[in-house]
Formats: sequence, structure tokens, C-alpha cells
Amino acid sequence: MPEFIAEPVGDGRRIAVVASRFNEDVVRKLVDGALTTLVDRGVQIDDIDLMWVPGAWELPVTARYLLETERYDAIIALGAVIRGETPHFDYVAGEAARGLQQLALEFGVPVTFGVLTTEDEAQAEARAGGAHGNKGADVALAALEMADLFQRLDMIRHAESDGH
Ligand code: INI
Repeated sequence: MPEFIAEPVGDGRRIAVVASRFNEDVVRKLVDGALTTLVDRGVQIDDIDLMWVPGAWELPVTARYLLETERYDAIIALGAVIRGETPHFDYVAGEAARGLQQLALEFGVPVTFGVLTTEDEAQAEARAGGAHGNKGADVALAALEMADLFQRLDMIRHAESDGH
């Protein structure tokens, strides 16, 4: 039985990070976590592009633009939607999640979901370098793991189509 164990290696990867400015203090910590993880894993700083957008609502359309460039091995989307602050919570969080997943499926490129969806700011802080870790770091690792997995699967697909 073939078993594919992907590793979050960053060497040679080109990564886009899209971050939303809404709840910027929290999101900046997610960005720091993601960037630190990418560089620790071997991604060259020049191979990372960081873009800021107004809010989580704008993440999918920006991710689509980036995917269309075919420049990136993975897209990392970061944001924070906090229920206490808005009756929009379900729309903004739900549509960001739906849009990003739809793009990953459509383009076949990893788009990782680093959007915190919490009841209050304390819960968000706890997941942005607090008691519950750093979601930005977690999704950066997931992006590298998925890029590695897809590269392995591509190699098999090409070998099979070459008749090996
Ligand atoms: N955007 C967020 O990223 N988080 C939020 O908590 C939030 N709230 O509370 O409304 C939010 N709204 C803005 C939205 O993402 C868009 O930027 C805005 O509607 C313009 O399209």
C-alpha cells in the first residue's frame, strides 16, 4: 500500500499571505506566526508576498487574483472575525470560509484557512500567540505540508502518464 507522508518543507516554495486589517492587532500576530514558520521551514523571504486587505470578506477575491497568476505553491489567508463586534459575523465568517475552500477546489492549489472565528477578543488573542498557540503558524505549516503532498502526487501522475 503506497503511503504518502508529506513534510512541511519550505525550500523553493513561493507563498502568498493575504491578511485582513479588520482586528489588525490580532491579525498582525497571525501574520508574524505565519512568516516566522515559513522562514524557519526554509522559504526564502523574497519568495513570500504579503498582501493586506480591508476585511475577511475581501480574502477570497484576493486569493482568486493571486491564484490566477499561477505564481504560488500555496495561499495562506489570515483574518479575525469576532462575533461580539458585529451582527455580520455569520455572513463574513461563513462567506470567507466558503469562498476560500471553493477556490482551493477550483484551482487545485492549497489555500489554508487562518481566519479566527471567535465569540470575543480574548478568544482571538488566545489563538494568536496566546494559550491556544498561533493559528497563523499552524496554517503556514499546513500550507507547506499540502504543497509537498501535491508535488508528490504530481510526480506520480506524471510518471504514470509517461507510462512508468
Ligand atoms: N471583517 C473582519 O475581518 N472581521 C470582522 O470581525 C468584521 N466585522 O466585525 O464586521 C469584518 N467586517 C468587514 C468585512 O470583512 C469587509 O471588509 C467589509 O464589509 C467591506 O466589504
